[in-house]
Amino acid sequence: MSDLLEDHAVAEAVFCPIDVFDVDVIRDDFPILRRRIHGKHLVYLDNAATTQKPQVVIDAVQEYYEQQNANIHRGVHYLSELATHLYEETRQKIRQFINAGSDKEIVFTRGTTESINLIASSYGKAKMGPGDEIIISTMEHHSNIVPWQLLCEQVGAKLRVIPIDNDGDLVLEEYYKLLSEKTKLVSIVHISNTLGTINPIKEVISAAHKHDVPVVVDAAQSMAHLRVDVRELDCDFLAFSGHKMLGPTGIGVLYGKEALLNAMPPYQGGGDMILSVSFEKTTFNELPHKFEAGTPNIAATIGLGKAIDYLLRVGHEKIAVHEDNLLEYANEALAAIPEVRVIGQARQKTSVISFVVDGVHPHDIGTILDQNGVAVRTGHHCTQPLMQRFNVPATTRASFALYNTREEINHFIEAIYGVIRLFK
Ligand code: 7TS
Repeated sequence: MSDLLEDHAVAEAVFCPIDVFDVDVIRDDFPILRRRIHGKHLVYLDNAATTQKPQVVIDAVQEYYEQQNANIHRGVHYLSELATHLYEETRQKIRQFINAGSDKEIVFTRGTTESINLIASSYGKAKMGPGDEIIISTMEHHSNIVPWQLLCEQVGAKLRVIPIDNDGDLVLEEYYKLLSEKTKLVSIVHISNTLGTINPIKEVISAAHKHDVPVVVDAAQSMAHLRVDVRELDCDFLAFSGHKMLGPTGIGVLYGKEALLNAMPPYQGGGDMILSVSFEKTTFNELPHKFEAGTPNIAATIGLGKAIDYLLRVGHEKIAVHEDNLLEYANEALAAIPEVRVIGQARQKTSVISFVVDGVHPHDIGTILDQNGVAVRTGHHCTQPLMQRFNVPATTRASFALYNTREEINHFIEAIYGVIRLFK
């Protein structure tokens, strides 16, 4: 094992933060940004759906399959020990990244959706019954609505919903009124994928804790933009996806406080999550393995570790400054177009803009933008109740990442003018 640790020492030695944020240097790290779509330069503004991947992440996944592939937690042979080491090293990295207290609190899942389903299936079924209430908000992604609806049907609990105002901010006074002795869980999005609203998550958590109610934070949209510290927030659970933070698809994380996870029954049964099995009785493995049944996505996990290294090397402060500049620039440009109406003007926003254009269906906007090489998302963004709240069937959404530029936004805005000219 000592040569494995030497490899690790080398990896640590090359890790050093950048001094200056240079978007051209960053862009060079993302090979897909060099490609053309329909003969035009790709302008990728669909980062809330999934981000692109830097070369270091792509290389790590390839290197795993070329040089390191073996199953984990079982072999005594070199490759199995190496794969296990790399997999568990990523768990430590994530623990440090979100400032969790222990590696036992970091459970690997397929993504945010699976993390939330795990809580609903395990914690929910064990702790909730008829008449109990779960609080969510109007701006939730379907992944933070449907698992709770399924649970409510199974145990007879009820879903309560925090309203939002016309700007896309939570109405906190209404939230405080919803909290009662019936409340058993609050599950809330940190950053809205449709509005870009950054919710006052600390206030939401501390209000729930006054009623001894645990809080789940859906941080799917947070990790590439903001530094999240689970101990500072004091959240009870946190869910996020690797692919929205420069990492591979098929890997995500559920953070849970150790005492809560310990008290929860397993989510799925199978290999790796047991200590012993007989036909009479099975005893379960300890945390976090109790929740990781079957062979996981080892390559993607290692890739996620590299994505975190990359984000830390650039630094969230520098990323936030760059993205806030882009957001302001794009907001001003869109505000100057009379036919455009931006949906969501929250007090605190991150790099997502949803908008509608008078007389043009978002699907047509998306198609014409695509012909110009501009990738945006159109539709309900898996937030149909939010669309109903704003009385629109769909929006067009541009979402930015650290590698986007003002020139790309100019290109996007020109394409919007082109759409308006075409439909006039
Ligand atoms: N929660 C939020 C806030 C999200 O934005 C998403 C995905 C999810 C949960 C689910 O994440 P997954 O990785 O498990 O799929 N959001 C989007 C989006 O905005 N466009 O495509 C997926």
